[in-house]
Amino acid sequence: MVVAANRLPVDRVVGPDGAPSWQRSPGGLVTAMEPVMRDRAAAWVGWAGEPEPALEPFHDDGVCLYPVSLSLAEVKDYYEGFSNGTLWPLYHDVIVQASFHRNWWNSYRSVNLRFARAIVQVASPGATVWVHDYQLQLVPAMVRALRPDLRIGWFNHIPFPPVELFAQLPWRRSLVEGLLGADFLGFQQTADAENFLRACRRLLGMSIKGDTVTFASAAGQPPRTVRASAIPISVDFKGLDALARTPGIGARAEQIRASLGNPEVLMLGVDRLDYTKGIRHRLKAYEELLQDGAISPPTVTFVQLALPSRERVGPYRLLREEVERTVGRINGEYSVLGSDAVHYLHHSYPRAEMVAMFLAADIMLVTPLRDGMNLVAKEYVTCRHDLRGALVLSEFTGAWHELHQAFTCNPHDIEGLKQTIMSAVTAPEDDRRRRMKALRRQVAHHDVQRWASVFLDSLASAPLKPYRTTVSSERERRAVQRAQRANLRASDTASERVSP
Ligand code: ADQ
Repeated sequence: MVVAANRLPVDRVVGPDGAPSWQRSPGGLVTAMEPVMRDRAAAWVGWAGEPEPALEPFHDDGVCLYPVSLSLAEVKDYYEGFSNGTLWPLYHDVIVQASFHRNWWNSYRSVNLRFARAIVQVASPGATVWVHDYQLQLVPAMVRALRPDLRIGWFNHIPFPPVELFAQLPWRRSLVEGLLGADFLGFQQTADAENFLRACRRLLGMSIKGDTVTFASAAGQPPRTVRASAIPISVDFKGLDALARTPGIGARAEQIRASLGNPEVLMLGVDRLDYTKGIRHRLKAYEELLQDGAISPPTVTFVQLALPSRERVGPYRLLREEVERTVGRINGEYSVLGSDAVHYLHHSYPRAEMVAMFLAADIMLVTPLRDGMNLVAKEYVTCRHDLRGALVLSEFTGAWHELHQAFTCNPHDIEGLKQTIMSAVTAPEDDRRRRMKALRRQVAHHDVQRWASVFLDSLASAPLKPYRTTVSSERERRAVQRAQRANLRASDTASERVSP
């Protein structure tokens, strides 16, 4: 199996002696794929995280890593620009404005081609290729064109937008065609898969039946079919649960509480510092609860861990400034000597420390405005083998569709969010235990190993041969082609006609 993702699963760190080494990178995709890779012989193609000439392939923890190089201009245009300034906001309900720039798109296309070329060099005949996420949406068709023998799957870690938003993209047709080079497409939610299928029908005139899209492939070839369906991602329940049960972790959780002055209620937020995560809304609700006198330190305190993220992208810089200003204001107003109202930590932590934090927290605040899944919610319940603690969860996360026993909130509704937080704080112990038990059962039965095997089974059972033409499907094929031609004439743009 060859895995391709924007980033390699490791970051280069330089030790005090100046010697470089590799360390597992934090973030949702790597966290999820780590246990999957551990169980399989696999190679990983990705960018090493810094603009630099290509590094030689190397091994880390049993996985062969194949670095793809990016120039400084490509980091700006492909990564910070098209991936995180165009696609990320557009795919997250335009929480901030999406920007469209042709030079970003050109860079996205040429970097996707570089990834495709790297993949086909690594893949042995008939290999399975698993492409990840929104940064590599053109890769499936590029790989197929170069190596038709490969079986290609793609999984989207973030939401797929409604067609009304997706249609804003000047390059919408190329993205859909890029994805349709895969044999199987996986999404977090059924709604995401449906949005993609609707885009195929509405923008390209393709024929949809259930979760399958049928379309004309190369001239003279029979039509192809591609399935697009929901396979919600999860966490390594067994591994994380075992780690949370080790005595050292329990002791560290107690130490954390003691260092915070053993508050009666410890609230916790854990997020990449991203505007989709609803950190500002969470702080506003918390500040108003302090203002109302509903809570106060030292009885209650709040720890916010913010993982540094995309720090050179404008809206992320603004978010950091705003969050840090708000934390300063809240602390100035409500902290008491020896006990801060908010503890804000802008660092990356080792796994064991994260688990200890989860075990220490009474209330976990997960309040995104939009999130494909949100692994933090699942990690929290996985760590709570003691059945203590309460999860406050936004209804706009993928996780909410599975974690029904969480305390549900709409983060836009600050009054409602305050009430939900207080319901979690005041809930009787047996209610919290009952909820936590049910949440843990759900995650235990739908862990990341199951996610990976369902994805790979779906990919393996995708039709090997092109779709067989029958008299009726031939008629359908011509109709589809007619509709396609009409649509393409109408929507084609000059930049899209340039092939990669
Ligand atoms: P992310 O947006 O990165 O993932 P999430 O799913 O919450 O979001 O994963 C974050 C990961 O980073 C978690 O494993 C968390 O424990 C870890 N983390 C957070 N703060 C940390 C810190 N300070 N130090 C160390 N680790 C930290 C994207 C999508 C999500 C989707 C995942 C997986 O945006 O919707 O759930 O991919 O598909």
